[in-house]
Amino acid sequence: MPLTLDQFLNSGAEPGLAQLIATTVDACAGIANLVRRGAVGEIMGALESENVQGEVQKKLDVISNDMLLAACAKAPALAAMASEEMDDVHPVRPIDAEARYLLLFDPLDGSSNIDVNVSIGTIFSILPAKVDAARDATAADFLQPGRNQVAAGYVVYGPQTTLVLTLGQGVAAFTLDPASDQWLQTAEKVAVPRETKEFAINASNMRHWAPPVQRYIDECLAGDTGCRGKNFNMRWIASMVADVHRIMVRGGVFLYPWDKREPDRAGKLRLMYEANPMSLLVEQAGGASFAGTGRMLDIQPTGLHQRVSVMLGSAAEVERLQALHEEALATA
Ligand code: AHM
Ligand code: MG
Repeated sequence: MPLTLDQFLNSGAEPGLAQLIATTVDACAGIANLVRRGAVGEIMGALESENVQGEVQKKLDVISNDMLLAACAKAPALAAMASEEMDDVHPVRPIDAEARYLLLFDPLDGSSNIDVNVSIGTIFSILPAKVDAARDATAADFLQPGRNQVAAGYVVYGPQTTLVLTLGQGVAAFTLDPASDQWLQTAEKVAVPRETKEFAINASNMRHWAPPVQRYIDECLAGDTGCRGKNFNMRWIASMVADVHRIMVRGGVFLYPWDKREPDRAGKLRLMYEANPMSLLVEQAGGASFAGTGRMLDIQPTGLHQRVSVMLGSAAEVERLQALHEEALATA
């Protein structure tokens, strides 16, 4: 009989953290139910509102955000939340010896896929709060490098509802069993293969990329007649959760790099809600993550909604990307 998520958490995390993760994942099971209802549940389409990044919000972005806020507030170990869909932090209770965690999430990742019935997901990250005096958490409490995360995970709402989770000691996967409504462990040790022949990037942006990214993709496209000496395959789902999940299962490299259309913006994806949790998961599964300048998890954040250039997945490919970036810098 596979382990249930509760059994896994109770043996791997301290009780407050275990309960916080279980509550977060329960809210995701609720989101999965809504996603399955689709148009019948009146969850499709856009709202008139925009989020803090100026992106039009989908109904499901806001509903998922509200579901996570309401559910997670009940976890006694939680002091505050921050979300891709909210301008400011959402304090729950003053930080103290019990309420000593901070939760961050992208409530509905891959929003452009909601209305077309393609996989979407939720990404979450848990940071420790600095317990000094009893006080409400502020944005400054959240601005910690990704290596500080005590847990990170994502749930894919796809043909199956899958949770991929790390507590900082490897990565496990769970599937929501519709027959019992239980999360059952379906992989004990997720491992991203070091070598791959698959890359994921939105190639429509090719002309805007920086030279090292152009060169890397050119090398992949040259296939077995080029310097890489092998043919590559390409995939792009436009849901980071789904693209990263494929990499967790069979390897690959995912890129959403800086591009010159908006030179002052570091990238499209967000450091705190997307890049850091995914980077911890990928590293814990034996892969690597690079932000174009250095290791993703070492970046000292300067803002809650900060964007970043993202390159992660199979270690050999991330190392190649790193080498090309270093070479470009050395010859600049
Ligand atoms: P979202 O969180 O608003 O859905 O945006 C993030 C998504 C990622 O899941 C995905 O990798 C990327 O945006 C796709 O962007 P594009 O449509 O430019 O290919
Ligand atoms: Mg997202």
